[in-house]
Amino acid sequence: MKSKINAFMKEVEERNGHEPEFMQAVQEVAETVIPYIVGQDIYHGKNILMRMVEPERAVTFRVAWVDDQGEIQVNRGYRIQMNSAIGPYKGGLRFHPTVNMSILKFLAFEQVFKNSLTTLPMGGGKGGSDFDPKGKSDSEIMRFCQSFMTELYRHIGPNTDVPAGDIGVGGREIGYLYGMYKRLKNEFTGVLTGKGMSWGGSLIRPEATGYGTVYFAENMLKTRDDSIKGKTVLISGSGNVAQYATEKATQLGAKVVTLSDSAGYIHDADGIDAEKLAFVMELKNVKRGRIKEYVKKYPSAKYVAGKTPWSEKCDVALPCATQNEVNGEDAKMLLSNGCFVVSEGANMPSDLDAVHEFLNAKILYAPGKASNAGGVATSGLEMSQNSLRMNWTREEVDSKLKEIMANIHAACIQYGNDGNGYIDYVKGANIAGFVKVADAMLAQGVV
Ligand code: NDP
Ligand code: 2IT
Repeated sequence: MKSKINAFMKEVEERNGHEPEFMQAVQEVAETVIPYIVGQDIYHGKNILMRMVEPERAVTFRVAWVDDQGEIQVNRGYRIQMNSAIGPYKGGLRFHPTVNMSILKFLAFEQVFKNSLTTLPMGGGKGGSDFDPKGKSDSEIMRFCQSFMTELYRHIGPNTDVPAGDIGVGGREIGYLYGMYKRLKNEFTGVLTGKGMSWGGSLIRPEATGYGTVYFAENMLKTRDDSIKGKTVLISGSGNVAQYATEKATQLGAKVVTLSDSAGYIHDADGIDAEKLAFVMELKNVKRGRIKEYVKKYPSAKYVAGKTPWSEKCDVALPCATQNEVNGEDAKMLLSNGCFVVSEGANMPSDLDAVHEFLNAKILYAPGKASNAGGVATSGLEMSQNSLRMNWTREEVDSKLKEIMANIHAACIQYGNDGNGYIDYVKGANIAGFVKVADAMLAQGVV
């Protein structure tokens, strides 16, 4: 089996060896899906996984814009349309200086499996730009978004490709992008998700990724007759996903003790309660400040510069910042401090060493493509509401979200149960996500 996986990876490397994050995401899938394919006659001779690692289409484009000083700036825009076997391409846009082909291809590849797991009809895509929103004025953000959409609009549409937010792209950016699309096409359609409530958005979409990550942790804990209530929780990041993971974990009776950004983390031994979270939301979403300001407001908390939260004691860790933020050493530290639940809010936050540490320790470990799927699932629900020209209530959307997270959990058990009571959620998510897309590709022939 190892030689089959190695032979496959060698061929992938010939074309993509210069894209480390993409190679990492493919490796993780190959390790679990190739052994499954070998046992299934219908996939033999179809080269299906090789077809899945090649994007159906990838566009890059110039994004020129004028800053507040009147200087002309140039960034690079991207959209990777990875797989449309089960629905229109769907996935976020990331604005961050580290954005490149490798990062976006890993995200688009993971998105294909994640979207399949949601049970909704969505293919996978991802896009964005190396534009850095930090320190930019509102007008600069607007001009950048308008320039970005002036090219992107040719490649997307409500039945073709439906982008949404990711790192650096939230409600404000989706608004500016939507306004420009509408102007260019003269059409009011559900071409983006994460829209505002008065112009086609869905209740619970802002909350969905963080809430879903906690719902998934609850589902995992239930398999051991346990719950998140009373647990000490480490959360990384302090953006959209981290904020709503904090809110839901706290509502369910857990104590969240950390948040972070790329400069360091805060630890509050008393827990980040609703009032403190409201401060963080104002700080991050309105003032666009840094997490270290938390300790000025709450001096009993500590700020640790230049470090991630993983050396702190916890029962549950929810990495909600970015890829490869948990390495093998971090994983060992978490395990030795008693952590036994990891539910990933971010995409691929654990590197391959960390994944293997968690799997070997047989803890409750959920990969992002399963545990953070609540965000895109609720985007799918936003698309449904747009098509129906109706809005569901908060309760309706939240109960559908809960049901979807429970279904994803059940799919992971179906394909990831080792027969001795241990559930390998990595294997479960990869195979369950793969089967639906692969079967659709088989039915549609070699295209
Ligand atoms: P935001 O932009 O709202 O927040 C990102 C947070 O992560 C910030 O606190 C940011 O800190 C931190 N961060 C970003 N890059 C780094 C880095 N290189 N090192 C350390 N910290 C970093 O993004 P989201 O909350 O939306 O996204 C967070 C993660 O969740 C990403 O992996 C994203 O792909 C994933 N995700 C998001 C979904 C969504 O619906 N938004 C859905 C599913 C997954 P700083 O301000 O210092 O950059
Ligand atoms: O990684 C993700 O799933 C997202 N950034 C959300 C994508 C979406 O289309 O809502």
